[in-house]
Amino acid sequence: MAMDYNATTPIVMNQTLSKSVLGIVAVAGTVLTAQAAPNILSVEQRNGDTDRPAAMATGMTFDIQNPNGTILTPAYTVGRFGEDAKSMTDRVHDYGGASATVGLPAYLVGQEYIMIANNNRENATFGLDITIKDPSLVYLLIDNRLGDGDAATPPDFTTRMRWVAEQGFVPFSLNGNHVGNPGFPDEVGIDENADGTINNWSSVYGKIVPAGTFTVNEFGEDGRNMYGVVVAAVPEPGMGSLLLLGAGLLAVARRARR
Ligand SMILES: [Ca+2]
Ligand SMILES: [Ca+2]
Ligand SMILES: [Ca+2]
Ligand SMILES: [Ca+2]
Repeated sequence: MAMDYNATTPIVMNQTLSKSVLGIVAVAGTVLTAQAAPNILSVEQRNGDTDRPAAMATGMTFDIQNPNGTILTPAYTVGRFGEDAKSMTDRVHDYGGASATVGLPAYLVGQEYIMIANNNRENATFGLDITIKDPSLVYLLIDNRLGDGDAATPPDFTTRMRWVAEQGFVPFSLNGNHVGNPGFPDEVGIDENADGTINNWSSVYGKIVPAGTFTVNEFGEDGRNMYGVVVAAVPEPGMGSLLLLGAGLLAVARRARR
């Protein structure tokens, strides 16, 4: 598919790796991974609602519908993650910075991602088998209200989405959140109805996944926003990947010390 995925690449690639640039790479090293060929090769959905579009990944074109037959946004091509990127296949909702002072995490912006129908949120046996070309940092964006109904605190995994921790996903705390609590994970905002106001927040969890097929499972609760999946190919081999991995490990270490 002819899409310009390289818009942000020259900013880093054309400069010598000064200390300041390395600092940027450490946080946003994934800009080095911008590439023409898709990293997400396929997405197979299990037990999703049949009256909603299936999950879609960057590069795929479909009609955003709610329900099937009622088109909200025709011929939408899933771009890369960023401000106003659509978040679900059956809503017009889009992503945005968590607050006026906390923008989207740089490590997410420009990456490939997956949109899932919001109405799959309570499906107990929902799942996706996702096949990727490159080793990647995979991020889950999970509604803060999960498990406790409280949008001002992270999701409560006591009874929901136990698979997130079991699979080794850890909170990322590099960028900030709308309540300004450094003990909480980074957040992205959800602009419900795409009217420029952030109405809810999703916290960021990530882990390194090898090339091949991996599985994500149910959200398991109604009345929330379905989770999102962002996939950032790990640049290889070289400084960018090492620094990015370092940033991820730092995030883990920060969590572990608390
Ligand atoms: Ca918006
Ligand atoms: Ca459902
Ligand atoms: Ca909460
Ligand atoms: Ca809104």
